[in-house]
Amino acid sequence: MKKLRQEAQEKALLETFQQKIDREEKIEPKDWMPEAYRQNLIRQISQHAHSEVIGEQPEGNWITRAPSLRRKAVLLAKVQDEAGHGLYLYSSAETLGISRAEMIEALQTGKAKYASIFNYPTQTWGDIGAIGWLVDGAAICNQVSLQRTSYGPYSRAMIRICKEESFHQRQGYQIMLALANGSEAQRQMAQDSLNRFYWPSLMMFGPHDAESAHSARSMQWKIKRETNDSLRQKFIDQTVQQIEFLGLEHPDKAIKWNDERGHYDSGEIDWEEFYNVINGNGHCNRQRIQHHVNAHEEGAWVRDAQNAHAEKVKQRQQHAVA
Ligand code: FAQ
Repeated sequence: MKKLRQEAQEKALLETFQQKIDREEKIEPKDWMPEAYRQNLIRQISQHAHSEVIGEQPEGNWITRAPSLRRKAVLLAKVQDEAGHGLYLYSSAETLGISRAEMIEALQTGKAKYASIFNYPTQTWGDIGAIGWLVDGAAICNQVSLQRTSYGPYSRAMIRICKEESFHQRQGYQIMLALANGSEAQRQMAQDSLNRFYWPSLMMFGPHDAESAHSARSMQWKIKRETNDSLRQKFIDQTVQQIEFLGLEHPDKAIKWNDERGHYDSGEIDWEEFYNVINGNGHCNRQRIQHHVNAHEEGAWVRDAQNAHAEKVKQRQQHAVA
């Protein structure tokens, strides 16, 4: 009897929750939410945060080798922005009752993923252009829709992040423009970076909808507002003209406008490569995690000092009250 009453209560709560989402009202940290909603958000937001932080590594690799002081200052600012995005996102996930330490542990032990793209090496300066243009470009495509995600703290973090990402995308495209209009060697460098980063950028949107484990539920709960395939199509469509304007060759030989669909048709992604990379076997997976572990260990004294200071402040306050 008690169990039946509990089930009826749960069902009513779930209905009210779904109605709230359907009315486009935000869910806030103290609101009732189904456990699966909370867990799915923790998974997505924390993986998003890890991506921002691990994403600093391939770009950080070029800070000391940027071709001019201006380029160095811009890249430095961009990498700092990514660190900030990680912080907004970790804070947003913390409102769901998980600690930063638990999230870091999940990243470092391989339980939590981060975007596959950051397991590719940055071999030339052109790669920094391609990352800004294509990787930030793909990220924005997705993040613009996430500004309308149903969870309040995630949505507000995304609004702020999107403003910065559009600057990132433009600085990347500007690097590509300079290279594409430069010497023959520079033009080739731009083409080579485009060839290597184009397909991995398409993989950032995740598996096809039919293969996507989380999409159906995330769409119903409006955690995600557009599916993996529809966002990928948007990105494919917008990139064609950008490649043409640079005067470079499109890496996908099957790309073709389809009048009926009102979209470009394109070649198939190498899904074997995608699954290899997300399962830890890309070019740089081990290096990226090892670097994170080292930096985290080196920063332990800062966390210890902060905790000791917080404890002292707490004790002083307790003393004052007593
Ligand atoms: N890489 O069922 P789905 C950036 C995993 S930010 C790695 O479709 P979902 C800024 C997925 O997690 C880039 N793993 O999953 C920047 C799941 O694994 P799980 C990050 C991937 O969540 C620029 C499994 O496959 N952006 O770049 C990938 O519904 C430059 C099944 O997939 C975000 O995170 C992948 N590409 O859809 C920073 C945006 N794709 O958890 C520095 C927010 C899928 O079951 C420099 N996230 N997986 O073990 C999302 O929109 C979604 O989570 C998707 C995946 C679309 C990424």
